[in-house]
Amino acid sequence: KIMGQIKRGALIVVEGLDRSGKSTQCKKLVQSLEKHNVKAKLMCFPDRSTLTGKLIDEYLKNKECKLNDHAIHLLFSANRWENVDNMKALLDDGVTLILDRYSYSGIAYSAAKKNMSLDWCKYPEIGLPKPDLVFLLTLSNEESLKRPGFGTERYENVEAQRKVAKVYSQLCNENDNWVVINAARSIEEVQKELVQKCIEKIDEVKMVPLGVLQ
Ligand code: Z5A
Ligand code: MG
Repeated sequence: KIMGQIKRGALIVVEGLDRSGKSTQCKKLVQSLEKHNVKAKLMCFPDRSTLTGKLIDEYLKNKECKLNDHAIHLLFSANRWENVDNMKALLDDGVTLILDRYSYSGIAYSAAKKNMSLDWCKYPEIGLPKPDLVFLLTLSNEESLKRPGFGTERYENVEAQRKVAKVYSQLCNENDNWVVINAARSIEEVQKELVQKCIEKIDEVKMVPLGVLQ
């Protein structure tokens, strides 16, 4: 506490294509931060455990599941809105949140589809807590194909991934709190860079009010 005010936690997001190593890095990041005496918690989107999460899980796993592109987009967004109060309470309590995907996945995967406007895709995210830092893990197609787990879920094909990558780079250019991370290195090398940047950011924002997505 400083002058009666608890330092807030930082909101840190890890984004990137399929198999870029987000989940691996996020899990390690929470452990690394705890070793640095930082209170940290992992959150994953989609959160498949909630009501909307169960619908999303079905949509991703079952390609026969026909759901309008706008409708599924709103479900992914609702899945984040369901978590807002919880996120804010934790951040207020001084806990740093490490998010494995967030609004930018929502925007990038939907806007990559035919007849989906980028602006429309951004709209339902307005008002959600704004990340203090976004890591974009980048990996070439060749590198990602070498990694295990080329899944069978929706979007897990080269063409979809290429389009999503384009939207990600557009979002990266529009925002000043994004850092591009070369994910084609060892797990340890990538982790080292992420930890260092997180520690700096946590200190930088601890007394700064949390922003909202515009
Ligand atoms: N989606 C959406 O449309 N709208 C939204 O709002 C949101 C999401 C939030 C499910 O996401 C889908 O939902 C996703 C976007 C869409 N569709 N796609 N594609 P998800 O997060 O549940 O699943 P995913 O991210 O696609 O897959 P992933 O397999 O979890 O990727 P990852 O987390 O980035 O990778 P990983 O699991 O950490 O690593 C993959 C493998 O590589 C694994 O065997 C690791 O051991 C290995 N690995 C990791 N790092 C390295 C390094 N550095 N070297 C070598 N090998 C490594
Ligand atoms: Mg993952």
